[in-house]
Amino acid sequence: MGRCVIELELIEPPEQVRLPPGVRLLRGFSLPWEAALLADINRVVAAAPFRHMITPGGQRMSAAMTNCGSVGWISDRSGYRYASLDPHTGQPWPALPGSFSTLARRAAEAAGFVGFAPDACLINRYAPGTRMSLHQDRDEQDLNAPIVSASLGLPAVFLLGGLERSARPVRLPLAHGDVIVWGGPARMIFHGVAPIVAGLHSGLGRQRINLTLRRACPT
Ligand code: MD3
Ligand code: FE
Repeated sequence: MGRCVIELELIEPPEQVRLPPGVRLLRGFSLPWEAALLADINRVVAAAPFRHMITPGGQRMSAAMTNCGSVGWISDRSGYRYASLDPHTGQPWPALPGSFSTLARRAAEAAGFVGFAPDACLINRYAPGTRMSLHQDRDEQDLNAPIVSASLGLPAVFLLGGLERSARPVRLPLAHGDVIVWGGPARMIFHGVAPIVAGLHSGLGRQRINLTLRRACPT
């Protein structure tokens, strides 16, 4: 009996999602750096703790955030911007760890962007139930540079819209280790994250951490 069972779970389902032009999905790309990334996240968070920023409209953001690099993305009642000091500590953000910049450069290269030199990394932490509503990233100076995002911990479903908010988003499931490079025509697409489903990840526990590596200041 046993030998007649076809182990369906071993068959990779086809990637049924059509990615918009300029989006490159690299499954498992960050796994070789996993230990270094987790150690470096802990170092950054020790110096610049996760916090819930306030939107210009006065809402507490659902994802907890921190940054590293020469500038960090912040939000408060006066708006969204990059700042060289952490408003929580009054100190410069921790330096971009070598593991982050190497991962970003290599992922960008694999997607055809040679010489990507990120100067900022926003680190988002999602507990189960946390979501990020559809938005564009428009606070960076150099819109020719790609953005590299790395997903760690609990799985997520990315919502990929179009260049206009009204486009119906495509759902893209992402797992621990997956990396996406967003550049060229995809740089200004609306995107978000569906509410994280409760679960337990072996390395990260009950959370998802996303790194977004960006070029915020002109090269
Ligand atoms: C597509 N974060 O921090 S990363 C964000 O999973 C953000 O934490 C999400 O959106 C997260 O702004 C998604 C993927 C991402 C980041 C930047 C993009 C997708 C993007 C910029 C342009 C297009
Ligand atoms: Fe974004």
